Amino acid sequence: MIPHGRLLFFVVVCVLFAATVSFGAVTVLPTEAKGGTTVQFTLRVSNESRNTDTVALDVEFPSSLTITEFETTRGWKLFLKKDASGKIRGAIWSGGAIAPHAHGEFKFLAETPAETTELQWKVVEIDAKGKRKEYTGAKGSRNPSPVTMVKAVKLESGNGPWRDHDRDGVADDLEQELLLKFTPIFMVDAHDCDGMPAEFMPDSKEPRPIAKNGTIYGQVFRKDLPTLFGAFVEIHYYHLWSRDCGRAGHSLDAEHVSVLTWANSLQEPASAWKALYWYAATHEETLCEASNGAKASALAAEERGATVWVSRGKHGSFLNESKCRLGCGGDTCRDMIAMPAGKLVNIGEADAPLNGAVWTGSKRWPLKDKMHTDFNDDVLARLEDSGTAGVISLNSHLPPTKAVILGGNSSLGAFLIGNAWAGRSLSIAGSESVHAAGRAFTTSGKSLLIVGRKLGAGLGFKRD
Ligand SMILES: [Ca+2]
Ligand SMILES: [Ca+2]
Repeated sequence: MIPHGRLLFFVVVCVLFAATVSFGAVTVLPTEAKGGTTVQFTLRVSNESRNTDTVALDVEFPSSLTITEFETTRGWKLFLKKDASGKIRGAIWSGGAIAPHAHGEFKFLAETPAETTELQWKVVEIDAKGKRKEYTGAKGSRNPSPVTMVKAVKLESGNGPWRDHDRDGVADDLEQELLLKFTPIFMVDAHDCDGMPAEFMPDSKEPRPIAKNGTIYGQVFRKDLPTLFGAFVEIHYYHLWSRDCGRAGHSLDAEHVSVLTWANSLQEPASAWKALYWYAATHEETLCEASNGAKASALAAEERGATVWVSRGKHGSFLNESKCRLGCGGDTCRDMIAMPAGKLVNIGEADAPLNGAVWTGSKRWPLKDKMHTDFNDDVLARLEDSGTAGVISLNSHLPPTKAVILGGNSSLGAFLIGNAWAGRSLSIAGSESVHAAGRAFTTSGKSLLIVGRKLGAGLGFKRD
């Protein structure tokens, strides 16, 4: 039997030994992470050599991991190794130096796999003499790979601080807090023929309005911008109406505005998130599109919701009251009042609805099409270039063969307008009511191209 004092000594030695083994020259932190989340990993390299600098690192990432971005490491160049699909499989840092007895840290963000698994990092350290030290071995070998344990998050429990019922990698609590923080002020027409945005019956596959009470539906999801530092979350606010009662009206009217927000990481609390850009959709993908956007700073809406004007009857969204006339003249904002705050309901994602919002997938309205990002590279570039111009027009570029028409009924002629805001020529089909659209256009001072009925025949028709 080992005497008590000696036993303690033995335990201490074992612990110290274990510590030196698990914290060798190359480590990756954290050693434990949640499944299905974005985690900042730190590769820490200690140069254990007495007299030679470490000058390069060659890393192979665990294949179940999705690397999203790297923090710039001063003095080091980063080369990415990608597979045929463009997925980042490894990285080489070179051009810098870690002196003997010093250490260097290399940080990057990655999405962990959802299931419980062990991540093995294969790291090769290369010194100034070209000597390679490989940390690629199995557990228990002389130079084992650093390992991170990933533990699946139990979604069923619904308790605890981290839930992600709509499976988008954003904590649902954070989604709700961000929705609240950036809720816009909606200005609606006091005499709108449909009253206020509607609340819809939960768990119904078809959209069934049950009250016109100003309910706003929200959607919060990650936006991947791999070349930029930090985490981006896009938030959509849907004002859903039981009908469009403007020109060329129809039942059910799905409209929205959105905001792109930023923080250092997805783990930051709602208070740390800042709005970058706002987008307001108006008659999207029709020839009368008047979608508009602005830098959040230009609207003084970086820390809170922007003010949004909703046109009478047609319910197009505008970030500036004076723009509320651009949708082929079909939009007006006259007797505007701030809509009282109603319910704010998170609809989750298209493939994982929350709060019974299964009606998002109904073919009776184009809501599902609006549940994707509004901030493609082109839109981001135009918003970034807008400087202090305030609200700018953001129509999508319509390929001529896909040109679509607002209205799609007998008043068609008045609405056949081309994608003028994208700087293209404007096309108006011949019709007795063409002058109505022509007026709206000539005031914007661009060239006008009137084409014959041939164009009308070649166009597709789609309701806004
Ligand atoms: Ca979520
Ligand atoms: Ca979501």
